[in-house]
This record gives sequence, structure tokens and C-alpha cells, in this order.
Amino acid sequence: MHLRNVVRSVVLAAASVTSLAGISSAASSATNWTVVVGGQTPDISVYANGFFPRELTIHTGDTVAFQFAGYHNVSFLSGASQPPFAIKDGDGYDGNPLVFFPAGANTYDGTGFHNSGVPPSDKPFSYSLTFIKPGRYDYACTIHPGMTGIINVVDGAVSETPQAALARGRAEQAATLAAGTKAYDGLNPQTTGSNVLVTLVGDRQDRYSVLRFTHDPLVIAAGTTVTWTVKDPFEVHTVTFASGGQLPQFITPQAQPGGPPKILLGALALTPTSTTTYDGTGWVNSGLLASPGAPGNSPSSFSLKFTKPGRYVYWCLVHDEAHQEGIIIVK
Ligand SMILES: [Cu+2]
Repeated sequence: MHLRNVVRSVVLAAASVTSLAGISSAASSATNWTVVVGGQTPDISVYANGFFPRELTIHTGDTVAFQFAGYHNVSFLSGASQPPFAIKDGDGYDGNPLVFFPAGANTYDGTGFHNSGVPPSDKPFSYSLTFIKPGRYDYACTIHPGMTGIINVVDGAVSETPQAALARGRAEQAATLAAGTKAYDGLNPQTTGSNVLVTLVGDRQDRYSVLRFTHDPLVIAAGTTVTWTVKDPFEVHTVTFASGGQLPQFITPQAQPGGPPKILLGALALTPTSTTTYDGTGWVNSGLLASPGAPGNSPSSFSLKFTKPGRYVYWCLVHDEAHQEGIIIVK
């Protein structure tokens, strides 16, 4: 499925407008800096939820190009609270346009709402902002709670070249992916009697998420109850058994006359089923799971008892494009 690509292509038009507006914004004496937004391992098992480098000091009048390496946004909120990811629309939910679409001018003086929007395609995407007033500015990705960065803007000398800052960023990103890979390699479901606990992990300090349920297929005896629990500050997941059926879309853009598309969040993906056992048939879905205290008040755990021998494949509907697929073998 390539749903994100669909979303990306429909926001491309809106993103292009702001890119063109930024071309003439940098003065000739100003310096250009690069911050890398996110990152991932080649198999997308580990996702970097950070800005690299996390903190950067630049001169007044300099421009920062935020170079995207994942599905994020760059939002300068100027002290306002984060816009929620989803907003209620009738019986369902839409993605919040304040999260998905570009907003604000290409200069920043510490005020107002500025958003890169999400990357429009799998092609390289960069968002440039010119900082015209000294200050210490926090910014965030409003898709991944706690993914934050800082730009310090000063009138005096800065101690680093853009090349050195980018090298520092790349080293931070490499450390994040290494820490995430170590966590993925160490994933180890915990067995207690006839219960198995599968933990979905991420780390705020090391700024990674593991987009896998287990490292290897999980082998259990019939009658075992598996509980999945999310302990990742950044990501929401689902545990979804389609039993050979098609996976529903999590995000569907819907064209609207005279404006940006609506970002519909799939009701089937969001809605938990009530069954507590699985015999290899039917549709079983946890709905969204998030770590305790995350925005949205989603539950953090989901349990299912496996009653029949077989080999069962399940998915996270949020991260199916990242191949977040799990296998359970019931003996
Ligand atoms: Cu997921």
C-alpha cells in the first residue's frame, strides 16, 4: 500500500507555493545551515524521531534548510500549544490540516505558526526558514510527541561552520539508529505461564522508535494469551489480524472543492473489535494503541488468546508501509 504517497502527492501543490516564496529570502552575506529531519534504517525497522543536530546556533539573517528523511513536519509554534493530530468530523476523525499542510511565511521572527507540512513525496523534500531576530526558538514535529529541536539565533559570532554542524547532526542520527537497532536486536517477548508480553519500544532520550513487534516469529502453544503493550513515546500502533483479507487504509485524502483535501482517518483502522480470542479467522483489531500519557488517551495494551494451531500474520495499520508485520506460530 502506498497511502502516504497519495497524501504526499495531494499536498505537493500547496508545498510548492511556499518553496517558491522562499527563493529570494536569503541575503548574500547570510549563511545556509542544514538540519536533517528524522531518518531510518534501510528496512525501516528503526525510525529516528529527532532533528539532527538537536540544537543549532546561527547568525541573525541565516537560513536553515530542514532536509526531510522521514514522515514528519517542522512546526514553529511560538509558544502556542501543539495542534492535535486528529480532529472530530461527524462520526469520524480527520487529520488536522494544521499538522499536514504548510503554513506561515519563510521568515521567522519568533512569532506566529510556521509549518513545513508533511513531505509531499518520496523525492527529496526540504523546508527553508530564514531567522531574522535573535532568540532561542523551540520547534517540534507535531506528528511525533516529544520530537523537538532548538535553533539559537545570535547577533555575535557562532562557533561552528554549517559543515561541522551537519557532520554533528549526522553523527547524532547515526547514534540514534544504532541505539534503535540494538533495541530491535534485543527485543524479547516475556513469557509468564500461558501469557506472553510483547512490548513495542521507543526511547525519548535516544530518539528512536522500533517499528516491529518482535525480532523473530513468536512461537507459542495453543491456549496462550499474547498481550501487546506500547512503551514508545513517539508512535501509535495497531495490532490487526485481517486473516487474509485486505488491510484498510489508515489515511485517505479526500478532495475538497476550493481547498486542500480532507485527510480522512480510516474508521475501520481506528475501531477496536471486541473479541478476545483468535482462531485464524475474521477481522481482529486493537484500534490505536499509544504509550500511557500520550495525546489522544488511547489504550496502551491489547490482549488476544490463540486457540488453534497455525501460522498467523498480523499488521500495524499505521506502519504497514514500514513493513510492521508480525508472525505468530501457534503449536
Ligand atoms: Cu505501528
